[in-house]
Amino acid sequence: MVLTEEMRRTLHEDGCVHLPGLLPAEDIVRMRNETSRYFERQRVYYDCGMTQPDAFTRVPELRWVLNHPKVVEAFRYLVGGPLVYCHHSDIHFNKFTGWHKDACGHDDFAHDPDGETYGVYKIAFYMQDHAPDNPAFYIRRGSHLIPRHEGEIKAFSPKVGDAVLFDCRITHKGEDMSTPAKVLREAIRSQVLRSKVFGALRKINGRPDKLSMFFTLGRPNRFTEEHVAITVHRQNQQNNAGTYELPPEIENIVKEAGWGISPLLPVSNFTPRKSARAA
Ligand SMILES: O=C(O)CCC(=O)C(=O)O
Repeated sequence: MVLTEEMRRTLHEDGCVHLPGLLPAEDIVRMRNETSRYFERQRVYYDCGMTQPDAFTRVPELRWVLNHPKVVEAFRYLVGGPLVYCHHSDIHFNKFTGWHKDACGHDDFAHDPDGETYGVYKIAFYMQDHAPDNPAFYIRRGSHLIPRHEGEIKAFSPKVGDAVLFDCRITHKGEDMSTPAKVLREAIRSQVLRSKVFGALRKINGRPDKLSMFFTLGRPNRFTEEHVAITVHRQNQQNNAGTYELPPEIENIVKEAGWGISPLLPVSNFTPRKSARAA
């Protein structure tokens, strides 16, 4: 695929851009096989499906994505450099996600006197074809520039090999739940049972499985450092892990790709954040 000036403009104006055919389909088939195999051996039930936060640490078979030449080229062209690895990567299986912003720092919409601003970007790969009547992902256009959940809704229906790149401040969601489904979710206390019930309903309704992968890179600045502190803290909680350490193999891959590594600072270094979750 050819990256264009129009794509760069869309990323910065809308806050999100669809990159059709960024990767060869075979690469996504490989990604889907590795992800499925992982979830077969690790049933990490979460949000009515399964999620593995910090996936690159826990699933070494997926690390190749980090320095895939097309991924490197897309970040370089569309975001620019230098960029740092933000210690965040997720894989999802049939997970539901309502409207939210990934960035919940205390100051994400500020402009520093030297012109520096927030600059953390997430790339998403959906590992199956999505038809226009079955979007994978939605945004509210332009909402990366405001601390509110406002803006025209835009849906994305990527095909195998496409990527979606977005500013982490944007209001976005994946597959949302109907109101009756939300009631059912609240009635079931256990994550395991929730995922089993919602998985069974999905099969009954003939809905195909939805697998996806995400990771983030950011500009080396104070905004990214806060984003990383909050994200790593959340990942540790999700993974029931006391601490996080970057595996040396990932560090090498990140360096090969030409990225730096964001420092790991405690959340307590930053002013307490306001929640940016949608109601
Ligand atoms: O469920 C999805 O596909 C969206 C995931 C998402 O919102 C995120 O990773 O921040």
